[in-house]
Amino acid sequence: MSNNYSKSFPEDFTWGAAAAAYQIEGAWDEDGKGKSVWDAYCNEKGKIWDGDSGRVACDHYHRYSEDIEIMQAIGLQAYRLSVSWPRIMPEGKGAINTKGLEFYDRLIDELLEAGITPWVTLFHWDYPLTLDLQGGWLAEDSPKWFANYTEVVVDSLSDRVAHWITLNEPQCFVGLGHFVGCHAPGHRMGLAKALQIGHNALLAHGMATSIIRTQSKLQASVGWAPVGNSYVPATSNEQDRAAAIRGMEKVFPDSLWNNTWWGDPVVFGRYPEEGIEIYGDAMPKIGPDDFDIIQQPIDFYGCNVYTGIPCKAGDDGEPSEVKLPSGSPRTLFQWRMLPESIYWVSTFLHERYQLPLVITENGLSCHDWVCLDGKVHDSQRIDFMNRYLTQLHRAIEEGADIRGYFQWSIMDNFEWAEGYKHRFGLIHIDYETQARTMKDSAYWYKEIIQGNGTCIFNDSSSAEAVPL
Ligand code: PNW
Repeated sequence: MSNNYSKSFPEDFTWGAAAAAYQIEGAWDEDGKGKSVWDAYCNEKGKIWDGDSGRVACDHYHRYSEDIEIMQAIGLQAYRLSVSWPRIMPEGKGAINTKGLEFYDRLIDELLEAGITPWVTLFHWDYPLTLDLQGGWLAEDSPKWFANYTEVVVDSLSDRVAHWITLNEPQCFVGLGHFVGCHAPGHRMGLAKALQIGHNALLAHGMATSIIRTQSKLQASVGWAPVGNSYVPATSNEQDRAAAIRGMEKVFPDSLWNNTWWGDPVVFGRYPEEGIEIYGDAMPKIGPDDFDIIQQPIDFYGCNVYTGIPCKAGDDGEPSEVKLPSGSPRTLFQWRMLPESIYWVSTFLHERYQLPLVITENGLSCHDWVCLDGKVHDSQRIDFMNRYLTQLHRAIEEGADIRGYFQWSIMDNFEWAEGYKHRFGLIHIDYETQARTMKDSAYWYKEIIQGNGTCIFNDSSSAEAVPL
């Protein structure tokens, strides 16, 4: 007999899905839009899988009404979108492109008419090219440029938008874009400059937060969306659990991929001691008021989580990665499928920062195709979400204050350096015809939303994905 049980989420839990401007809009040079660093980067040979770009993407710029109809059919309560900075300020500062703003006006209006709450991300990586040529995030003025851009967006949308996310994943656009160089703008600046860029981005976050707080026409809820670095203990013994927590708190010497370097300044108004020590001479210049600017009260802490690192405690108590059995499940990205990652990182962030938490992204990339019956049978995505949501629920049951979940992504889209190879969507996109097809996972998610997560798991699907 199967031991079925049902679960539901807190009453006012938000069920949403997310996307970002450059990944879905297309219309790269229409109606007065300026170029972003991604427009330029995609033109460089060999940077993007199959030489692709977001020039057309899902053509959401023209097809947003149809997309909203499908979101409504899924029963989405909230939709996380991003505003393209160069679409509304072609040079990044100064002149405003009214036509660009009008696009977001229409998008927000139609979302609201469909009963879907818009959550607006101000920066999801499509930085204005003109500003990059003037020094970009490294320029001393860069936080001010971002603040001015924020004022324009808030002035235009805050009579209808109440939920704001300042930055998406500084770990990625600073780390991958300016340090590793595998994302736009493709700079490899060395650690000191990368940390300075990170510091400027934190200042930008703080300035934007206080602008939203003081200038919003509606009562605003503000947060940000870093990517949560998750460690999963390989056993339930105390040392291994402590090592996992240590992994999530740790600042790594040669990487920007960590939690506390970014989160501590925002919430505590200081960099973690360990980081100050190991970065040493590479530390950014910090002005006397900088932490007052950065440390603004936020209403929620966002967390993008996809995967985790299984670990045990080394002799020194530090986390040491555990090799999983060969053939353990991975996504198309080769990221480990580790449902427990969402439990560990949300528990960690909740305990450290004591703020309401929102899962701002979580999802699976794979190959999906439309079958002869006209449907997309993505049972692996359903399984992935089922397992991750079970673990998210576990974190809530144990006391983490988690307010919402945004699946990544509402539709297949331009997956940055991976082009169109990866499909993350609940909606399948045929990039030749632009036909939209709701995948099986979209129908499944609809039921999850309707039942507020009252999903039925049987014994086998609630077990861990990976034998640790
Ligand atoms: C996020 N990792 O980036 C971005 O916010 C999205 O725009 C993107 O499409 C999505 O995740 C899928 O890639 C990430 O290595 C990049 O764990 C790398 C990682 C996670 C998220």
